[in-house]
Amino acid sequence: MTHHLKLGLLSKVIHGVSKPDPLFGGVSVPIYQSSTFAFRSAEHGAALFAGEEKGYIYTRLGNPTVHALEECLASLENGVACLTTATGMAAITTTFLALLDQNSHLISTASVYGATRVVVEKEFSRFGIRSTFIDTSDLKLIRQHMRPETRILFIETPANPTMAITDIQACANLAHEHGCWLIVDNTFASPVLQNPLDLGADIVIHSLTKFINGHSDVVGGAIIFRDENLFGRVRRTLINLGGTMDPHQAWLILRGIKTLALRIEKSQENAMKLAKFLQNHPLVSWVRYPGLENHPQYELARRQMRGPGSMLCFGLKGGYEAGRRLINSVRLFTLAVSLGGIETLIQHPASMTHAAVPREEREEAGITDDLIRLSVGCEDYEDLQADLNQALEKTAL
Ligand code: LCS
Repeated sequence: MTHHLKLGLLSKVIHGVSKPDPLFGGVSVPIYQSSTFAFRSAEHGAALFAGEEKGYIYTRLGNPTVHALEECLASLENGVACLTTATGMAAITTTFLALLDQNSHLISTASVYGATRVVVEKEFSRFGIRSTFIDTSDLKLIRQHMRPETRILFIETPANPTMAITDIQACANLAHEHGCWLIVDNTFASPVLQNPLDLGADIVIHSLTKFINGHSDVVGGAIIFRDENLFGRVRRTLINLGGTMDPHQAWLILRGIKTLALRIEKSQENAMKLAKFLQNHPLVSWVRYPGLENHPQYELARRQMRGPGSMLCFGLKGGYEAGRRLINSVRLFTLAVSLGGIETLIQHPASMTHAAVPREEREEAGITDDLIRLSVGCEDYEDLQADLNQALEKTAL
């Protein structure tokens, strides 16, 4: 079976799914579009419910197509098991609800996706869950904020949208020293560029909506585990809360995954060139990209990632006003939130993805008003540079 071989990344994304399908030999995983599964007998149904026999019962509890995706993702992240969810936010909130109790404390990267911060500060706080959002690239700061009731250290690296990088291995050691779990949102890197479980993390989260699906046509999330016990605990919460994935959604993501490594290769090459182009442009005041030597955690990125990825952010000398003109002037780049699709996207986090985060918290996290975020796609590089160049010329008017 292919999943027992030690494969390179280009092969792993293609052969990460067990196949062929046992009924007809279909090379593509079949879509089991069924909400429920017939039992052979009363005894069979009872045995499935008791966990004495393996099989499918009801799609919220498990589905063969969804399971194929989960096996594939567990293999890509070198985990023991994976759960998939309706969205990336469902993966985050389900994991937190499974592992936190009233009065538990969570420490998180300050520059995380806006909704991750807002749900913890505005919703979970109503149930007595406390949180501290800090710059997790500063290990001393994490240590200072650890409390006896801290249960989760949650890091996003590279961070959305500042591209700040946190040391996963050091955080795993620190978390375990304090008796808490390290959870890493690996959405920006994807499993092609970074495997947090190998560096000691307990759980990896993905918004599958992004690079993993890669075609801006599905939302989804995943939770991947290093440990069976933790998997069992989160699984119970997920099937009761109900934010599970449906088979058609899973099948589309399985299709997208097959080109994940190829897409990352091409978009990363484009991002590196665009970052250099922006850095040398007279109207640009700063660029933050882990592939540039002036990135504050350049050495760390080289150590823990297999490449700098396809996300970057920058600011213009003319500040927000010039940025507004720029994003209104692009023609090939699409002005849209989300990221990790095959097409290049541009957006303004302070007024879009992170608008719900209070201004003071945003600025403290480095999400300044002049920050423009790019998710670089797989177009011809020359076309991307030409479009950005013509839009930059318009900002100078
Ligand atoms: N984690 C990260 C790092 C994200 O960027 C997002 C969404 C999520 C989790 C949530 O995933 P979802 O529920 O949307 O599948 N990030 C978005 C962004 O930057 N623009 O639009 C969505």
